[in-house]
Amino acid sequence: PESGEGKAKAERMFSLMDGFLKNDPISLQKDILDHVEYTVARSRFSFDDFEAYQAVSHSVRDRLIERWHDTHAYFKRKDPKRLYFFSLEFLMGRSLSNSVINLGVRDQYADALNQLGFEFEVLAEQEGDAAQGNGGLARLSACQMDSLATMDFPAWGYGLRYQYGLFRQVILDGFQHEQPDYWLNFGNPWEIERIHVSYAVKFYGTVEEQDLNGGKRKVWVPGEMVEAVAYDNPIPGYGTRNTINLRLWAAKPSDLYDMESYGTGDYINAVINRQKAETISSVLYPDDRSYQGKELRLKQQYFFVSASVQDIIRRFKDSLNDFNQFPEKVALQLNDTHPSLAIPEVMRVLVDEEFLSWKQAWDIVCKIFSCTTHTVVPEGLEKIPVDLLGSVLPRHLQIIFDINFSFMEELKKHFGLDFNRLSQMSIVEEGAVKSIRMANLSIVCCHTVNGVSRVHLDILKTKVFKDFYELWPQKFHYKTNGVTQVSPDAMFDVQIKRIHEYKRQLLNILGIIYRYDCIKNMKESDRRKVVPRVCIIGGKAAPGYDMAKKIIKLCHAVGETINNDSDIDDLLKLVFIPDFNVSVAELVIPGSDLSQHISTAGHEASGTGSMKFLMNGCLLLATADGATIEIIEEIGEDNMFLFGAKVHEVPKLREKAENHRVALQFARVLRMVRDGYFGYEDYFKSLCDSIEGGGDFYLLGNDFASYLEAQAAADKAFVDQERWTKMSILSTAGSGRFSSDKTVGEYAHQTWGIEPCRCPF
Ligand code: B1H
Repeated sequence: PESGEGKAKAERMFSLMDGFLKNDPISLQKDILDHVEYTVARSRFSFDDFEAYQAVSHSVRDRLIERWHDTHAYFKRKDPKRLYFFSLEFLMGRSLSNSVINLGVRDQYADALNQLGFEFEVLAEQEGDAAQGNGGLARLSACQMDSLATMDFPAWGYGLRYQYGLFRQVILDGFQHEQPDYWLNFGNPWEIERIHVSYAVKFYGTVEEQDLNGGKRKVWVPGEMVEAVAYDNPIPGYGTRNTINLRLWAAKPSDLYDMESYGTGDYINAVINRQKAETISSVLYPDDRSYQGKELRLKQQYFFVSASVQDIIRRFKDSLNDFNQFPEKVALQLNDTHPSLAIPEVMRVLVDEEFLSWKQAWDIVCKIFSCTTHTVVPEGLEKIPVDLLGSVLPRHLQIIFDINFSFMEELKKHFGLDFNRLSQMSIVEEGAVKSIRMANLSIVCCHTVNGVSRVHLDILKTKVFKDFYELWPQKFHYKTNGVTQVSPDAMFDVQIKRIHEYKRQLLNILGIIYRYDCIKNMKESDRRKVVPRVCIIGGKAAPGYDMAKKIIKLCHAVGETINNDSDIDDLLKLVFIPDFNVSVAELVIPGSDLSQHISTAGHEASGTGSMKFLMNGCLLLATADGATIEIIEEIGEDNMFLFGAKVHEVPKLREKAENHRVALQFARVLRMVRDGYFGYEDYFKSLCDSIEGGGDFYLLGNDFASYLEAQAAADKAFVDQERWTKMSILSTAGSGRFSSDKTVGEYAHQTWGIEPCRCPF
């Protein structure tokens, strides 16, 4: 509670808050020209579009910083419970347009620039995407940061500042090639380097026992130290002054460490070795499903977790020094298991460095952590080999073993000596490669585990985490994903998302081949009835994912044939959009008529692309999977084109492979691919093999007939303009529920226990 002088001072300070920098066109022009002259160091009488973009960005950044300072001063004064959102990926896309819209100065900037002879839209195009993430999970983190700011929640995001974001996809002769995304080449005005905010992060070494007040304590003597330097990215809310922080860590060589090597005389090699520290934050891992137990990935995870935990503890100690109150001030959200080393790290800091007892520390850990899982299949779960973890983080391995020991004791009390169950639930997996199951660690230590759609939670409860659900039903919840709503603009048939077998881009391509074949064999009178289609597919394949890369090539090979076939005219086109990213999505989604979300039921945890199309009035052609099931409830089955097996039917269909009702058309289009109609028959052979006979794991053959029916229904609806428009309006109308504001509001209330803290005007 504040009183007297302190309160008066704070009030004087907050009365200054509104508008230190002015936003009328003359003030904006002056600011922009100042930045041209002094920041970009070009003459204010002569600068090009890119330089103008840089100057405008810097003037917007100034306004962001002002609000960001005010917000943090206000949070500090009120000291509410804060949410810390840990994610290894944030897919932010471009910042300029989003910032001016959220600051409410879009039109003012457009006017000011017009008078200077520039067009805002043209300058906005100069910006590159910040692609610090793979796909849905990473874009979800970005949407949730936006909502946290918009809804005035006192939250911080924490992650890694990769020097190389997600690779750029270049298509040469139809094949995917990857090019590094060195996105910082042209500078990044949206971040603020905080050289004075840095922490040492330790790796390797040994654990020693030392005497402490008659007892023993564990001391980790590291073998390597790396410095984590903070880069802050202001995240402005919409319709509020609140601007929160996304703090990303970059690795730098540590000054504290390796003094010794300088004594050895090999100065040049010592400097080169120091430089290696920076590799930790150099590159984003481009696989969004498989875990390879790589040392560098483990070091990335721990590096960002350790720096963030030190930062949080420092902030906590600034205002309080009683760790019993920690859970009243801190909620820590883990985005999937990638940041789950935060759990043993908090235990380690509390026990080894703050000298709390194991029990005190454990009570705190159990109260502060929650996590969200984005996985549907057990193979998607992250595992770290024990040997690797023991070498890189020896003390953490001990802590995980200790947590597991107590957990196993608890399990025995609950289930008796059911060894099968014990070994399945154990945090430690025995086997050829003994490993740590990060999901089990998270479930044991988090008070809440959230799924990302209702059917996803059902799958977690009945399959992936069945045993855990029986033990702790109260821990399991779901929050259906949402997305940040963009201005709705305005038959293009679009499927844009990561390339995966389960997402079934192949089903789409086979459907297109079928359509092509039908048109070719049609009488002239029937051709006139065909609804012309432009089919668009886009998405990246993980660099080592062979099947996904073949799907991309097949798309190109089929497109090549169809687009150059004079028989077909403009009745059918197939285009692959290379290098799909947030900016491409912003362009394509509002211009689409029909979008496809056709994963095998039970495989898409949520799916968020569908929500972005839906709000823009694009109709969905989809399977009943992930969040689509909840979309159906909002807009009604009649307002979309639904097809395919349901979640509960999939296991049975798989068991009885010979019972697949494989449509004749399916066999026919597959034959065309096999027979080399589109060339490359040897290259596509394994792709065809993967979906024929009993091996068709994703049930393309089973769903093909109903897919074609849904496509025909879409054609029929499209020519009935009134019906189509009605469906489109109802789609937009029903999309409101799928807002990340709603999702985040539910997390805040039900999982994190935080309240809004709105910075006054
Ligand atoms: C999703 C990931 C993912 N699920 C590992 N899992 C990664 C896993 O770099 N890695 O190691 C990166 C990403 N991403 C997606 O999350 C789901 O497939 C979608 O269905 C869901 O909509 C999205 C957001 O919840």
